[in-house]
Amino acid sequence: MQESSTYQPAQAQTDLALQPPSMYRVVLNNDDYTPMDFVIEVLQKFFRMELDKATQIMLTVHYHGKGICGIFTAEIAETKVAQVNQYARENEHPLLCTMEKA
Ligand code: TYC
Repeated sequence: MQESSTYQPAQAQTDLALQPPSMYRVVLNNDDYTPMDFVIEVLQKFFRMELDKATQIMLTVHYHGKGICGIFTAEIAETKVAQVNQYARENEHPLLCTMEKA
C-alpha cells in the first residue's frame, strides 16, 4: 500500500503497460523473378508453414500481388522481415518482405 502523499490513482485504461501490444502483418510482395519454389522454401523456413499452406500463400502473392505470412508483435515482425530479405539477397532474388500495422 502506498502512502497517501504519493498515491496516484490507477489508470487502467490509459496505462500503456496494460494495453495489448500493437500487432503487425508481415507481408510478402510479388515480383517477376523470384522462383516459386524459393518463396515456398522461405515460408516453410521462416514461418514454419507446412508445404500446402506455403504453396497456397505463395500463389496468393503471385496472383494478387501480396500475401500475409503472419501477424506478430513489432520486434518479431521486424526480425522476420530482416531475416527474409537477407536470405533473399544472399540467394540473389529480389523477393521483398515488408510489415504493416494490423
Ligand atoms: N511471381 C513469381 C514468379 O512467377 C513468384 C513469386 C511469388 C514471387 C511470390 C514473389 O512473393 C512472391 N516466379
